[in-house]
Amino acid sequence: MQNIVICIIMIFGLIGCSSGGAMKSPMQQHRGQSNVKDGFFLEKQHEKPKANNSNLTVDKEKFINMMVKKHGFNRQQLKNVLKQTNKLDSVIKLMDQQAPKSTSLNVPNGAWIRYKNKFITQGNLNAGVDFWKKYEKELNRAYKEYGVPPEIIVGIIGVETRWGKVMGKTRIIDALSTLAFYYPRRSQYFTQELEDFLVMCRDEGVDPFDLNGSFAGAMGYGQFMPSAFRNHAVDFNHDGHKDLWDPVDAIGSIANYFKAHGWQPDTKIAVVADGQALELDTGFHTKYPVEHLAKAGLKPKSAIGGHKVVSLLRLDIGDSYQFWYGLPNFYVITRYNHSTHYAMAVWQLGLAVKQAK
Ligand SMILES: [Ca+2]
Repeated sequence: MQNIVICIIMIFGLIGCSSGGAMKSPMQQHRGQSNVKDGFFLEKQHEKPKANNSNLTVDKEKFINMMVKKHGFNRQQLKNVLKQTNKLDSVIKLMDQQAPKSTSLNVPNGAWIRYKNKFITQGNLNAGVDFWKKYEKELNRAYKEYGVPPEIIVGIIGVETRWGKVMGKTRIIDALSTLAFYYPRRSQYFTQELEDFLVMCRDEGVDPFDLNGSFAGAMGYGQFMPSAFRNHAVDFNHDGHKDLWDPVDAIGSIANYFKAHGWQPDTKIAVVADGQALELDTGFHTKYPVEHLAKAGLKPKSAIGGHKVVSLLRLDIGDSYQFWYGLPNFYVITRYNHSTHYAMAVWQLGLAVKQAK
């Protein structure tokens, strides 16, 4: 009898797991009302701060004043909320490790190959194919509406979160308040992000303590920062909510982000070059007339679509460098993350998944 009960439970468990999309996003799980008077929805345990009489810092008081004046937040509620946030030293440590390091070594050592191999693995290709097949309809709809092809959206979500497997476990309000109030180097940026995060929680009726993300406060499948949510998130499944932990909303939001940053539908991204130009500056931000590169000894291996000015990209492939003509769409990918390796990995991973599909 007991075995039969276990079997039934297992069968229902399997049905639950296989019904696709039945898993609720954290926003769906924790959504209350979005019409809380002058403030946001808080679950019972967050309504009042723990016994804590410590005064707020001057920066926090200033932030509260701004939020009350600019967005009509309830002063006392916001005060209570900020008193419950935790300063995370681990976040500050991780942020310090992100500071740019200069690599003066001008000898190829395979940096690009090592970077690429972190993303283009058999396991990732399988997971990417599964994601693409599961959301094929929505990926094609995003392509139609925004002009951004599935491989780019699949590539972004793959590099950012392995298609939703790694979306971050840091409580976002703690990460953002730590960086806004205890990290002077970036406090201006993160104060804005904290502002946008709290407004998002209010508008979406979600308790801000219930959302987790990266140590820098990036959210959901595409790891949008709150300012990207404010400017570019869309309700792509039309359920009345913008939810970055919902894969369909994430797909539409990423496509919208790319369109807003100048994505040109159905044009090339970058073209590999024949030749070497070791004396030239390289990077996605460089700008070279095509004839200048020809004089330096480079030739595109295929047509570059009539572009007169391109960026020059250099990938370290171990025993030599590989040069690329960077076209406007390559630059657009770097608007998601300012790195040549990042943009190339997004594109190459997306293409590899497309080929494996
Ligand atoms: Ca939605």
